[in-house]
Amino acid sequence: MMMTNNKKLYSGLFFSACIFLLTYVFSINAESSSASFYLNKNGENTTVNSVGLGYFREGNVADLIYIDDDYHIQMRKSNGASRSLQGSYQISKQYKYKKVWVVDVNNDGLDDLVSTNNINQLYVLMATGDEWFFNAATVYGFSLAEGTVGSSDSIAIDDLDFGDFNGDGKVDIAVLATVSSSNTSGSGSQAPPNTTYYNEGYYSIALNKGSGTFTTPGMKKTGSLSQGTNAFIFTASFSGRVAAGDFNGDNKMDAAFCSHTNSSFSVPYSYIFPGNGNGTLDFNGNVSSGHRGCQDVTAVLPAGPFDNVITAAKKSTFVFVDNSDSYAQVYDSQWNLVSETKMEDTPRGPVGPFSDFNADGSADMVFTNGKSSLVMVGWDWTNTTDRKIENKTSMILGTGIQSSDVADVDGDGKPDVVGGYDKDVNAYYNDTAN
Ligand SMILES: [Ca+2]
Ligand SMILES: [Ca+2]
Ligand SMILES: [Ca+2]
Ligand SMILES: [Ca+2]
Repeated sequence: MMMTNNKKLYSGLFFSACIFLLTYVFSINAESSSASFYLNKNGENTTVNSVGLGYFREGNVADLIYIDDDYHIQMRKSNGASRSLQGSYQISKQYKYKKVWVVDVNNDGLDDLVSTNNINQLYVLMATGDEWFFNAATVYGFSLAEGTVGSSDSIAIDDLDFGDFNGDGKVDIAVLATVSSSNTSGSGSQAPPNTTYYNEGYYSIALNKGSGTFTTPGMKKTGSLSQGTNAFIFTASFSGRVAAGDFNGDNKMDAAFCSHTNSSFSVPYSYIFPGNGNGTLDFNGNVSSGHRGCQDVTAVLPAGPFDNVITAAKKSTFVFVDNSDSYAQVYDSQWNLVSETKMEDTPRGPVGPFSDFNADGSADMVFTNGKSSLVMVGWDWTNTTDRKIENKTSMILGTGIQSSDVADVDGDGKPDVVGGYDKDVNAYYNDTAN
């Protein structure tokens, strides 16, 4: 009898120990496992430049948009659950498109396209609801509201971000450009002329008038300036990034700017301009991030929502990406820096959009840097200790600087990642267990 009872006792203890161990192992796995993806490589006969994913038609499946070598916009429709893409279809060859962003600008539930060229123009192509078709591009041109340092200026839009800057529920566009100018002096018989080249950051907030049409306020200075004398190379290597987000939690959308350059003399600091809540920014109230140059700046909502476009003002963490590390900054309502967390050894960027790949309710990151691209999950945004990001999944994304996007391409409810790399469209379908 005793033996039997002891046997029962021991087997009961053994069973409990197994359950405990299993629970322990599974909970460890849940904390440390990386995201996993199924790769479907789609060959193109053109270099795949800027890409975007959007819901352009009824249903829960996102389709691919990309810009080809000829600066035309192409589409590849998703076949949904079969995890394949249909052949390329030309959406527009009307202009020379440089980059493409996907956002629903007229609030009809269908994503639209916003694009830029190499000068001062922005294009909006509205989804018609007829699967493959978009309306012809509406063109918006931006001029300068403030004079440049030198003369003979030229404008090149570098980057856009989206957010509601005047609180009317309609998504507006933050536009960042590089304006180049020069001054020549010293010409004459005594000496050859010296030409000094200047690059300056300029921004505009294009307000949505409704139905997806926009105002085009004159561009103002971001305060970022670099200059070099008799240096042609210098002028070619200045480019900027903009991020919309409410970084101080006052329900007014702010904008962060950074510019990078190859000049070792005058690499500008990255600044956040507080939003006034009416579609303008407070230049004089600018907050320095304390970091110079950049690969990217962005806004993240650590606990979601994980939409690609943060439309409503909601307190965001500011993320600055440089060549080798990234920094997450949290500000209080008075713009005091509450915390700065160094994320060590991150790819040189760009980063984003942020999504939740492992369904733990916390924002995960995509760094797009060619063969060094990574998806990173499991970052605890409340832990402000400097540290490396664990849980990395390698990916190949990124011919250009704006060359990956996140959305549900196969309709299984999990966010997928798609990016161009050389002449491939790499679609990474999310197989991460919940
Ligand atoms: Ca729309
Ligand atoms: Ca608005
Ligand atoms: Ca704000
Ligand atoms: Ca997550």
